[in-house]
Amino acid sequence: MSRPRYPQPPASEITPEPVYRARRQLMGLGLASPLLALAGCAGAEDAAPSAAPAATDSADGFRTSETLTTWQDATTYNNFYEFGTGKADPARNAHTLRPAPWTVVVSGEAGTTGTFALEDLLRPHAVQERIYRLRCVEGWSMVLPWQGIPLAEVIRRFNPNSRARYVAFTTLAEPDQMPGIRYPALDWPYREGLRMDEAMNPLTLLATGLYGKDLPNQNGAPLRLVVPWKYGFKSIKSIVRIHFTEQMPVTSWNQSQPNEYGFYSNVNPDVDHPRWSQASERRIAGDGNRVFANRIATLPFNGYGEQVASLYQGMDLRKWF
Ligand SMILES: Nc1nc2c(c(=O)[nH]1)N[C@H]1C(S)=C(S)[C@@H](COP(=O)(O)O)O[C@H]1N2
Ligand SMILES: [Mo]
Repeated sequence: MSRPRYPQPPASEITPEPVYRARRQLMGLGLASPLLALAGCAGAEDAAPSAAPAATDSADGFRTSETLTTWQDATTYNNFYEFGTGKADPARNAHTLRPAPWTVVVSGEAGTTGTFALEDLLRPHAVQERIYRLRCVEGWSMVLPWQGIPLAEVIRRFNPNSRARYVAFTTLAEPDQMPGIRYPALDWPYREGLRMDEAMNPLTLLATGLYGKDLPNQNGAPLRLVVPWKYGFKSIKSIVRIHFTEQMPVTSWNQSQPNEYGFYSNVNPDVDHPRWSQASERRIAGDGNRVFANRIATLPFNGYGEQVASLYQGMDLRKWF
């Protein structure tokens, strides 16, 4: 019997994968399916996607009934450059990561700061389940049931002060545990950040689990961010520091290629990456083959516009990409 390292929702609230998937089959086809017919047609990717949330999402955006990505795909097709830059590398190499014991440093512009055992960071909070789409900037996407706690709840406990305009996150960078950091794929440690109002949005999740199990190492054990309306690289894995700051923090991808990866990186089908279109995505879900997976239109804010578009009112999203 393996016991989860960290609190999980009661078993009665976790739906095992076969049940998740059977439930979806009963619900029939999701919103994206009609677009399948257009795959391969040059005009398809230009179709103006609606700003409304997918019809199958709950009003709060916490759940979608779109077809789930399988556990197998979610845990063997990963980006976690600390374990190599190939999609299969993290699953192969991440066994050397030691997710317990784990500590997180909370620092900067806050009333409470310090070094916390992960258990203590999580203990006061109820773990929730969220079924989110996650869209990688490379043009593929997944739909997964995560367990975790809203970042906003954790932030409130540390009483950030009025100078705290941003939250910066840092991933572990241990050469002994992470073979990929011998190579300068990025300037380690991996760093990401959010504006405070983005961090406080109810959609922003500090995830501890996937499919009702502890997060696999390759998915960012024991603690990662999931920010579903932003490109996947904002969802930083294996977090060891949460830092409140007045200045927009330096982030790894923005630092490496500032013209390709902006600080905001909201999913936006109208702003192409310099090397490829962002108008559509390959949805890795269900039993579909990964390479020939369903091609669907990408929605503004990844379909979460209803919940987050107001955060960017008055901002030119071409400039602040
Ligand atoms: N520390 C760290 N976090 C990371 C990455 C990484 O290389 N290192 N890759 C990012 C990218 S590009 C994506 S798409 C997601 C992938 O998450 P998944 O492998 O759980 O699907 O993790 C993000 N978080
Ligand atoms: Mo990504």
